[in-house]
Amino acid sequence: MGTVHYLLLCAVIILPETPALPLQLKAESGSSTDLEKVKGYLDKFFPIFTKTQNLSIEERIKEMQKFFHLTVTGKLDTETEKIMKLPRCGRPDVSNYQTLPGTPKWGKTNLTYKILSYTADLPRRKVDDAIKRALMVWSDVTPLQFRRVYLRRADIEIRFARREHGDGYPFDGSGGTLAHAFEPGEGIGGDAHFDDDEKWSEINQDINLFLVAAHEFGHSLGLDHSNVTGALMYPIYSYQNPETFRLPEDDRRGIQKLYGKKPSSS
Ligand code: TQI
Ligand code: CA
Ligand code: ZN
Ligand code: ZN
Repeated sequence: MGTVHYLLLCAVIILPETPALPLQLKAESGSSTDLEKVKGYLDKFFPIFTKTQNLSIEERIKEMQKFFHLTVTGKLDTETEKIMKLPRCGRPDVSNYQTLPGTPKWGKTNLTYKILSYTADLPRRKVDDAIKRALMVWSDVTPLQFRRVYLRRADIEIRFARREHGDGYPFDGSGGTLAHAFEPGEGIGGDAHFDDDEKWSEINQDINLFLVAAHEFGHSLGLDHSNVTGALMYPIYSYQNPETFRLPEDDRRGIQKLYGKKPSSS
C-alpha cells in the first residue's frame, strides 16, 4: 500500500489586485479578507512560523520572502502577492526536501509501466510519447530502465481520471490539482494519475503533459519537493519548452542520491 503525499491540497489563493500596501493599512481599509487570506496562505505553507506565536504577520511574510528570494520587506508587495497567487501544493517549503519521508525507493532498476487510460485532449501516440520522454528524464541520469507492458500489472500504472477515481484522493475538476503520484511500493505504489478535467497539451499554453508527468514520476521514484527555484521538483508549475528541457542539477542530485549515477555505457 502506498501513501500519497498530500498533507495539504494544492490551492490557488486568490488575492485581490491591489497595489503594495503595508498589511495593517489593508486590513484597516475595508474588510479583513486580505489579511485573512494572507494568514491562510502562511498557515498552510509556512506552518512552522505559526507555531512560533510571537512572530508577527510581517515577520512571517519576511520569512516567506526570504524563502522565495524576494526583496524582504515584510509587506504584501506585488512580487509577494504574485507568488501567493501561483498554484501551490504540498507541504511546507521550509526545509530542503529531496527524498520522501522514510526514503522509499525501488529495490530494482528494471521497472515496468503501463498506460491504462488516455485523455481526449491529445492523440494517443502523443500521450505515449510524452510519458516515455518523461520517464527518460530520470532513466537518462540513473541506472533505472523503464519497459512498457500492456497486459500484466506494472510498477508504474498511469491513467487519466476525473473526480473520485477509486483511490480516496478525488480530483477537483479544472484547476487546482493536476495530477498525483504514489511513492515507490507495491500495489498502487509508483502509480501516477492525471486529472482529465485539465486541458492537457503537447506543447505550450495549457498544462504540459510531459512536464507534469516528469514531475509526477519524480514522486513515483521517491523524490519530494525541492525548494530550489527552477528545479523540476519545485512545487510551482512553470512552463519550460519540452523540446529543450534539461533536468536541473538539483533534481539530478536528488535522484542520483537514491539510485546512483548512470553506468557509463560500454
Ligand atoms: N499535484 C501535487 C504534486 O505532484 C500533489 C502533491 C502534493 C504531491 N505534495 C506532494 C505528490 C508530495 C507527491 C509528493 O506536487 S499537483 C506541479 C507543480 C502538481 C503540481 O497537481 O499540484 C506539478 C503536479 F510542481 F508544478 F506545482 C505537477 Cl509539475
Ligand atoms: Ca484539477
Ligand atoms: Zn488517484
Ligand atoms: Zn509534486
